[in-house]
Amino acid sequence: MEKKYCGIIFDLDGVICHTDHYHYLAWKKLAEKEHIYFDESINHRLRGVSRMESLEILLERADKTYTEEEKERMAEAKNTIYVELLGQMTENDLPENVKRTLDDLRKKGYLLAIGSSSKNTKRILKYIGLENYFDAISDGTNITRSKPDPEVFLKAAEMLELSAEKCIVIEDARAGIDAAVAGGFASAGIGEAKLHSGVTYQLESFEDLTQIV
Ligand code: B16
Ligand code: MG
Repeated sequence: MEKKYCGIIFDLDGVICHTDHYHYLAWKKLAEKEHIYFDESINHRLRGVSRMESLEILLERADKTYTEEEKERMAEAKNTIYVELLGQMTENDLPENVKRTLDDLRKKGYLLAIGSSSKNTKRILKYIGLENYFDAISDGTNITRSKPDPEVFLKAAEMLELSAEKCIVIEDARAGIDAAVAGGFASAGIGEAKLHSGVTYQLESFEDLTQIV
C-alpha cells in the first residue's frame, strides 16, 4: 500500500515527553515570586508558544509594567528553574508506548523529525535517550517566528527534503495545529489539540498513529 505521508514531524513538549509539567512548575514559581496569578488554564495557552511570548501571556495578570530588560531577566530566571527541573529526566521519561511507536514507524520507512519551539530540545532529547534518533531536528534555535507561524515545521520538512503535503505534524497545542494548517500540513492532535477545528486526525493515544499514516 502506498504511504499517505513520508515524513512525520513530532512536537516535543506534550507529545514525545511530558516536559509541559516542568514548564508549568517553573512559570508558577516565577509568578509566585512576582505575585502574579497563574494557573493550569493560563498554562495551557503557553503550549507551543515561545519563551518570551509565554512570558507576555503570564504578564497579562501583572499589576505593574516591566521594562524589556526586566522581562529578559524574568525569562532567563524561568529557564534556569526549568533547566534545573529537566536535570531529573532520564530515559524513563520517554513513555514506553511512544518509543515502541517511533521504532515501529522507523522500521516501516518513515522519516521522523522534531518540530519544537523549545530552545532546550537537544538537551531534552539527550536526557530521554533520543539524542541521535531523529532524521531532522527543527527547534527554537533555528527559527525566528514561533508557532502559530509554520516556520518550525516548514524547516523540518525542508531538512527531510519533503514537501508539506508529504508530511504530517503531531501536536498537543492549538498554536501547533494553527501552524500546521498555515504551512499546508496534515495534522494529528493529542490532548487539547484534538479539539481544534482544523485538525486532520484526533489521536486518542500515541500508538494510534500507526493506523493513520
Ligand atoms: P523553551 P513544543 C514549547 O515546546 C513549549 O510547549 C512551550 O510551553 C515553551 O514555551 C516553548 O517550547 C519554548 O521552550 O523555553 O525551552 O525554549 O511544544 O513546541 O515542543
Ligand atoms: Mg507541545
